Formats: sequence, C-alpha cells, structure tokens
Amino acid sequence: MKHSNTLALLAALVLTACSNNTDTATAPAADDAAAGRVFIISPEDGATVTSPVQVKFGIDGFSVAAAGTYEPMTGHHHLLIDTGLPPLDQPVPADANHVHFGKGQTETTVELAAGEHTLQLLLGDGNHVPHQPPLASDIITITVTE
Ligand SMILES: [Cu+2]
Repeated sequence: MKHSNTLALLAALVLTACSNNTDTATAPAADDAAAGRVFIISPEDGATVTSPVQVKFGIDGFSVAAAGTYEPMTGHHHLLIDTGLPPLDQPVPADANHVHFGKGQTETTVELAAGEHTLQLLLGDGNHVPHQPPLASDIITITVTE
C-alpha cells in the first residue's frame, strides 16, 4: 500500500538520521499529550435528560483511531460512568462503568437509571492505556428523569 511505503521510507530516513543512536531510532515517536484535549460535547454539565442518553465526544489536538492503532497523537475514547479515573498506568478496565469505543466511535447512547450520574471521557492509546499526561475530560453531572 502507498501509505505503508511512505511509512517505510520515513522509517528508513529516521534510521539513517539517527544511525549513531539506535535507541532513538527504534523508539516510537512520542505523544505530546499536553497538546491534546478531550471533552463532552453533549449533554451539557448540569443537564436534565431522559434515558437513553446520547453522549457526543469531542477531541482537539489528537485524532481518534481504533484500538490496536499505535500512531502517535491518536487514541480512542472511554466513557467513565459514575466512577473516578482508573489507574492511569495500565489499560482502562472494561465494565459497565468503563465503556470502550475501540472502533473509534465519537458518540454513543447509554441507558441510565433515573437520578444523578457523572460522565467523563478518558482517551486511551492502542493498548487502552491513558496517555502521559492523561487526556481526560472535565466530569459532567447530569440528572436523568423517568
Ligand atoms: Cu479501550
């Protein structure tokens, strides 16, 4: 594929440029996570909504890529429902409170019981591990009515 050829050429150029430093040549390009941001587009913080709730994910500086993709400056969304941030040095858990969007989805619909709920986005890399520093949205609180 043309894309792969371009990558191979780039890799060859990098290898040539760094031929006196194999550590640098073999290390993956670094993420600049400080340049990225994720945020919940909707619902708005404090909103009163009915279930199912449509949640739209926003991202700046980084690009969304499917799980298993290891390009720098990419990741996929995780929606944290009624829970705090998980340990940030390991893959995000996968359960009812930590929902993965490993196909690169940028929105979802969640069924929530009546009452108050918190939502937060956390970006993960190709291995579902948060970036350094982590790209997490502000926490929003919504109220679901019957
Ligand atoms: Cu994931």
